Amino acid sequence: MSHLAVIRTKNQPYKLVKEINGKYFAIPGLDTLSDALKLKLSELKKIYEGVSNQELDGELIAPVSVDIEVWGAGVTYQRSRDARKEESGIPDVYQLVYEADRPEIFFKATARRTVGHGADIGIREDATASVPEPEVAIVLNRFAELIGMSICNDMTSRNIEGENPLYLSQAKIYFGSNAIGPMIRPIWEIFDHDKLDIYAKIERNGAIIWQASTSLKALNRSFDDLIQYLFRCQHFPVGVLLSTGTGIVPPLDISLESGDVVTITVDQIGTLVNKVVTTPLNINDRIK
Ligand code: DO4
Ligand code: MG
Repeated sequence: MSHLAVIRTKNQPYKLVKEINGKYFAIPGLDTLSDALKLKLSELKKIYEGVSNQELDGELIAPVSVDIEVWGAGVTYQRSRDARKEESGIPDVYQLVYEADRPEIFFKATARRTVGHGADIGIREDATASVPEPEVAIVLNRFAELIGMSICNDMTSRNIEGENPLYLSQAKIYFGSNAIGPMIRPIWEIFDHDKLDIYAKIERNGAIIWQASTSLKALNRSFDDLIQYLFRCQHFPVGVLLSTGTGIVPPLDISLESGDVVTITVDQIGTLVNKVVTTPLNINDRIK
């Protein structure tokens, strides 16, 4: 088993490597994930499989590159549709998009707005209900080919989106709102990649306060359909990551708190763990 991984080294902030049993190896000619996603799938596979034994040291970070974009798909599972109808003052929009040909697709994050496995994720100080969204992220090259899969936690401020769907960007894009990782499993190593099971839990003070599972089999759209819409009238010169939507939503009485730990496991892909911290209103002043 191996993965495409991104590590921070002394000289390179986003170094692409091949991971095998916790060791990182240089991929000749490919410095970053963007380099890899500029290639056709067949070319990438050939280079990846011929990797040298030049071992590298570094800290595992989110599998992104400085210029990559992360997008999200929404209301792609019945559970997401139902939960949103329950929490929203305007429930019809979710039913309509669930049934429409055109999926909901939204811009989620850049590399700077993305954390990896083991890093802190945020909940907005001005949100009263925050939830994780455990999702499979698909990694696409510039030719819209599926080259690998990872895990995304599309964190959401539930009451803000619920108040008005036009607040979606504020509910979903804030400091600490996106986690991806731990790594990317190459598509050619995944068996039945559209049938994987997804499991998530929230722990508080060491006890599980919520857990649930689903499967990609319950996804209401095909990957091909989502990819086709994502690439309509869009150019992704260095590829793109698309989070495919959540099929697991906690009940309305569960909201994340600072100190909680969110764990998401996807079969054959890995386990993404992040601790929750509150993102204060004045985060901008604090990080100056
Ligand atoms: O409609 C808002 C976003 C939906 C979403 O992120 C999801 O279903 O996963
Ligand atoms: Mg989502």
